[in-house]
Formats: sequence, structure tokens, C-alpha cells
Amino acid sequence: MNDNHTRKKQQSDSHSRTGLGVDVLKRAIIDHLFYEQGRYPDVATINDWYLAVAHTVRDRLVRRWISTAQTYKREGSRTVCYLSAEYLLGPHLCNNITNLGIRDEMTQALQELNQDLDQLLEQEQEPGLGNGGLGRLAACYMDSLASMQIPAIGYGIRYEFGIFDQEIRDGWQVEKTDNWLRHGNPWELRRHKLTFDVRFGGYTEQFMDDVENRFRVRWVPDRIVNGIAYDTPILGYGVNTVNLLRLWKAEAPESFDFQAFNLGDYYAAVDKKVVSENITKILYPNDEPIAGKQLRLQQQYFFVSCSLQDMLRLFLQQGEGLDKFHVKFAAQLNDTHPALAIPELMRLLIDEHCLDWDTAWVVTRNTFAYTNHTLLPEALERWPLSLLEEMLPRHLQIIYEINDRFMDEARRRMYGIDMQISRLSIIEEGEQKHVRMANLAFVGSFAVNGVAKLHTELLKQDVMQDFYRLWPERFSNKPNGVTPRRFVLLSNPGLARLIRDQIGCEWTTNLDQLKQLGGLASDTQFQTLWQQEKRASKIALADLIKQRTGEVINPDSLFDIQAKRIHEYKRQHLNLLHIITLYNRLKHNPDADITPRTFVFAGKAAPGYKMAKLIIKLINSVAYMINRDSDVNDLIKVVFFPNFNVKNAQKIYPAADLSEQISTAGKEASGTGNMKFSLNGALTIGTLDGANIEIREEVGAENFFLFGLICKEIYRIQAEGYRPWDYYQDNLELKDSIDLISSGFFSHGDTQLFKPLVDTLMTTDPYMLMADYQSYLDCQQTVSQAFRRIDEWTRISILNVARMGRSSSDRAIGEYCNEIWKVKPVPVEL
Ligand code: 26Q
Repeated sequence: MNDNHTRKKQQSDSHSRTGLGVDVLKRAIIDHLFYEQGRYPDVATINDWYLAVAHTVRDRLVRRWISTAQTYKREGSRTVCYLSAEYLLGPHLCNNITNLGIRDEMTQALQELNQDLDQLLEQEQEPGLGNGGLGRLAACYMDSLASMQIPAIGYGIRYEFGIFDQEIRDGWQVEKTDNWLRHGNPWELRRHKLTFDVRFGGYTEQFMDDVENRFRVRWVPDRIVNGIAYDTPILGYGVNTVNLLRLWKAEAPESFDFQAFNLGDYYAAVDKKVVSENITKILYPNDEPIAGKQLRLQQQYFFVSCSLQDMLRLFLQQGEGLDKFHVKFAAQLNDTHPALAIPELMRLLIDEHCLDWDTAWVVTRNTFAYTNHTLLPEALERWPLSLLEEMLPRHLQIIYEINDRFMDEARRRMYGIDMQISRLSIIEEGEQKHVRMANLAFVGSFAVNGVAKLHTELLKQDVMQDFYRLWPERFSNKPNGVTPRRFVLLSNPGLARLIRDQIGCEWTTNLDQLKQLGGLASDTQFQTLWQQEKRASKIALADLIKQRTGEVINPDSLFDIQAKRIHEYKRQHLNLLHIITLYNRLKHNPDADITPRTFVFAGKAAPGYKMAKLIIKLINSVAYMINRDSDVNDLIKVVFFPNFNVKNAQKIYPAADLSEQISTAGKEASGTGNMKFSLNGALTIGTLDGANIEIREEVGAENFFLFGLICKEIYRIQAEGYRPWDYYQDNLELKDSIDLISSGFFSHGDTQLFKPLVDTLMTTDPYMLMADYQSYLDCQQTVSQAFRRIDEWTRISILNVARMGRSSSDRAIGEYCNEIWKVKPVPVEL
């Protein structure tokens, strides 16, 4: 999608490492196959071809990468550091081809070599270094930062095993380790020389520094681990900027283990090596109780320590005094996972670089900003104080000092205000003391933000209300966004082409341009083309579903899709109650006039989250019974699409007619899948929760299927006492659905299997399914009617896409840059 000028320039470059024309790409691929894989075309495997193409593309990033680094260094640019324990990047190859603007050229080059690009793309193992929304957000933000030419470094952890691969056996989720590095990773560069020591354990002692003439603290650790940098280039779209994603791997320092400490005790030394290298072995799942997760805390400290040491190194190269550190760097904390960066920067500045406390605190407080991603109280990070004391004794001292000074400041601010000061404390008192990471993150940051309007409001009024009362100016809302490059241009090329033919290419970097499609929404010719694209995507998904599950689905049915982590608050089981109700209706009346639907579920459950896994089992059990029932006559089909990851997501979003966003109001911070669906022309059925609220405002209430209690009503009912039994008794269809589950109908007669789920729904259910059931059913009825008027549906689908401009991650990053980080683009010339 390049303009003619750049295309000409590209074609004139015949260098085999940089040229972008078809012939030079061909030559480069063959070269790599020969000299790197040691293969020639006749015997090369698909994976050999994949690697040859990957290296060919990587070559084309290198020159831009170096130019970018040189430019930033020369200009002494202010840099954003995104600190995130997760990056859910998805496959690189197609993204880099897209961002280089050479998809057509590469397709042709491979054709001429008798290879199929799509087939090669299938070879790539995606780096699943994240759980879900938060990790994917970090990846979208890296794409936008590079595309907007913002100097930025992403810092994180190079997990050897990312999020598990999900298989379904007998309806249950089975976890398979994700050995993504098995075949090597062509997208990273190990930086052998770039390593830092990270200390753990031991004790601290005070000593008099005669040179500096002041007391200092020395931390004597009992263990040292090395962090080695692995760099992945992040290419912006249509620009020369290549930013850095720097992930840290833990290794044992040879000298430390083998000589100084374990002389003569070989096995203990090997043991220590294993323990050290364990730190970056595996990604922790969310929704998992934190108890006993020592290793998780080690991971968090390990990566922030490496990252800050690296930032200090880069800063000191510029020859300025460390009291100006925050002038050159802004560091964003992606939730509280990297919050130990706050005491760590204090420690580095004070203990290692001899700054005084007050100066160090000014620097620290002006460096960090914190993004909150959750309102669920059980998901707020708290670490046992005893664990910190043992693992990071110096940091605990610093945290205490930060807290004491902060509490005094709070007392001065609170003067005359009736408020419980203990709620502000970083330390939670009790039988077992805890460190509250959100409080630490707030105290050490100059800004804190929520990720959607309602979420930010609840943050201010609820979760962090005391902080908000005292420091309202630090709070802001930064609505999430998603990259239109990966989630439209790359994953839905047909739709992208259709859009380009109407409005050109500017929308890919300025998503508001999609507005121009609004004028075409009622154009019947355009509607037909739009329907054709959707149908093609649905057929492609149907093929994939056939291949993965054996299930045959009807591409003309309404594709009703819920794809996201499995969690009770996201209410996949409410979706199921709708399906079971439709089933009951069909069984009572096989001639019932029902709009044909295919219900698709996809998502992983945390391995230790019993109820979420039971929900997966129920989905598959319902699918089993319904899909085999001839009374249903294929009017409804239920499919569980296994192993939801970025690669699979890219096939799922384009095929959806209806996007299920049905969390209990007030529980979903934002959601970003909702945006990806809508950008691909799905209509949304949803509650007033998270980003659904903004999506509805943008696309128009008349173009959004709204149902359910609003947040305030949820709170009110909960305060009065939620009585699920009343809904059950008053609603025959609801009762029938629940009873059918309880009867063992879906479990080969086993009445115990789903009892835990039903019992929760009937008693304490904090997500109040029953209270939203009827409203959801009515709304689904409206959906079914609407889908029958396909032209009207298509009109609304076009309007949805046309009005999704604000959900671009470019918009989000623009707001972070202007309002929080104060950074400006630094264009890179080749
Ligand atoms: C914490 C401690 C120990 C182990 C694991 C964790 C952990 C890891 C990941 C806790 C939470 C997460 C991930 C949270 C997450 O993905 N939140 C989602 O963030 C999205 C981006 O802002 C929002 O759109 C979603 O609403 C929110 O659920």
C-alpha cells in the first residue's frame, strides 16, 4: 500500500540485505537458505523456507534499527521506557512484512520460488509472553510508539515458556508447555556483553564512607543472578523507526557459583545454577492465588533491576548528572507488576550512585507513571512483608522510609478531613503484614491512570478513593487502544483492500479517516462487497474450525463469538444459559422460528482456576449434546475453538457477526477484544462496562445491543442482598435451563459434575448472572431479528467500523505522549 514514489525508490535498491523489490527478495531468500540453513530449494523443508524468509526480513530491519539508535543517541532524545512483565506479541513475520509495506512483493517473490507465504506464516511459533489483555496492550503500544516515531524501549522478561498451549480432551482443558524457543528465534539478538548483576537475599549493614563523609548502607546478598539482554526489533509502520524490545534472561554467574561459594561442592553449585536460571523459565498465569509465588516476586524484581541499571547506563553515556535522570526518561508501570522499580531506583541512586534521599526521591517520583488494569480487589497485588524482608532486605528498608515520609505528607494534606489514614499506607497491618503494591506504585509515581472512562471513575471513587481525595491532579483516564495494523491490515487483508479502494490508505495511521466509510453505509453496492468480505472470512474460519475440531458449521448462520480469557466475571456461562434456553425452545417446538447461529467460544482458563475450567467443560458438554441433536436441525451449533492466542485471534475477529462483551458491569477494566471485533465489522452485544461504554457512544446507541444492570444497580442490589433464588423461581425459562444442567443432561447423567457451578449461581454469585438473564435474552432476541434484515445489519456493521477511530492505539499513545510522558516524535532518516 505504498505510494509510487517510495515504491520506485525501493525497486532501485538492489542490495541483497536491504532491497525491497521482488527480484532482490528472491535472491536474498535463496542466499539465506543456502548459507544459513545449508539447504537448496529441492530439499528445503517448510521450516527452512520460513527461516530464510524471516532472516531476509530481519536484514531489512537492521539498517533501520541502527539508524534509529544513532539518531536517538545524537539527539539525546527523551525516551519512554515501558516496563511490563508481559508482551503478547504474536507472530513477527507477517507484521514486519506489513510494516515494511512489502506484502505484495514478498507474496510474488515466494510464488516465483513455488512457495506460499500463508503456509510459511503458519510455521512461526508466536512468542506468547503474556496472559491476555494487559500483555497484548503492551504489544499494541510498542507498535504505535514505533509507528509514531517515539523514542521508546520496552523492557520485560524473556520467559523460556510462555502461556501454555491449550488442548481440549474429553471437554476439559489440558495444558501443554509452550516451548516456543525450540526451533530457535530469528527475531531476537542476544547481547552477550549487556549483562547486569541482580542480587537477592542476605543482609544489610551501615558503614561510614570516609570519602563521601556520610553513612551509607551496604547490601550483602547471598545470591547473585545475571541478567542477559535479548533484543527484538520493533518496526513502525511505513517509517524507518525501529525501537527496541529488550527482554531479560536469567543466568547464573559462573564465577560466583563455581569458585567463590561452592568450591569443591559441584552438585550444590549446579543446583544453584538451576535455581538462578529458573527465574525466567515460566510465565505465571493470572487468576492464580499469589500464595507461595516467591518466584514471581523474584521475576518482577529481576527484570526491573536489569532495566533500571540499563537505563542508568544509557543515561550516564550522555555525561549528565543523575539528578537530571527524569528529564531524559519516563517509565510507565504496566500495572503493579514492575512496581519494585520504585524502591530499586531509590536504592541505585542512593546506595550505588551516592545521591541524597531527597534528590533521589525527586528523580524517582518524576520518572514513574502507573497504569492500573483491574478493579477486582482480589487481583490487587499484595506481597507478604516477610517474603520481601527475606528476599530484598534493603528494599524493605527503603519502602518503610518512603512510607513514613509519605504518611507524614498525607497527614499534612488531610488536616481537618475525616479519613482513615491507615488505608493509604503501603504497609497493610495484620497478623501477617503485607506490602500493597498499588499504594507503592501510586506514591512513587507522578501520574496514575485507568484504562476506560468507567474504570477510571471507579478507581477514583472506589479502589483508590483516598488517594484521589488528596491528590486528584495525579489521576487521569487513558482509554486503551489496539493497533489497526495487526488487527485489520494484516489479519483482514480483504476488508483492508475494500476500505482502501474507497478511501485510500491514510486510515492505517490515522484511524479517524474511517469516518469516510459512514457515507457508504447505505450504498447497496458497497454493502454487497462488505458482505462478501465477511462471508469469505467466515468461510475461512469455518474451514479452520473443521480442521481443528471436526465440527462443520454453516457460514450463513450468525457467527456469535466470545473470545477472551475464561473468567466468571466475563460470564461465558451467561452466554451458555442463552444457548441452553434456545435449545429448550427448539426441543419444545422443533419448528420454532430461530435465526441460525453458530456460537463460538475461545479462551484459556488459569490452570489453577477450578471454576473457569469447569466452565470450559460445560461449554464442550453443551456443544456435544446440542450439535448431535437432530431436533436442532443445525439451527444452532456450539464450538469451542481451542488454544486462543494471537495467531488464532487474527482468524477469529474478522469472521464475527456478533461480539459478546457481557461482563458484570464494573468488573472489566476496559477490554480490548471488544475493539478488535468491532473494527472488523462485528456488532456488539454488551453491558455498560469497560470500553463497551465508549464503543457504544462512538457507534451510536442505536447500533449497539445493550443489556443488563448498570454498575450502580449492581452495587445497590449487592448492598440490599442479592437473591438469585427469586429470579430462578420467577422465570420459567431460566429455571428450565438451570435444571437441565443440574439434571445431568449434559454430563451423561452425572448430577454432581456441574454442581459447584450451579450452586454458586444459585447462592453467592458475585457476578449476578441471574439478575441479567432476562435482559440478555430479550436483547439476543433483538439481535436475531436484526440479523434477518441483512442489509440493515450490514449498514450498521459499516457504521461500526467507520466510527471506531478512537480505539486506535495511536490515539492512546498520543495521549500518553502529550499528557503523561511529554515526549515528541524523532523521525529517523536512512
Ligand atoms: C499478578 C501477580 C502474580 C501472578 C500473575 C499476576 C497477573 C498477571 C497478569 C495479574 C494480572 C494479569 C493480567 C491482567 C489483565 O490482562 N488485565 C486486563 O488488562 C486489559 C488492558 O488494560 C484490560 O482491557 C482488561 O479489562 C483487563 O482485565
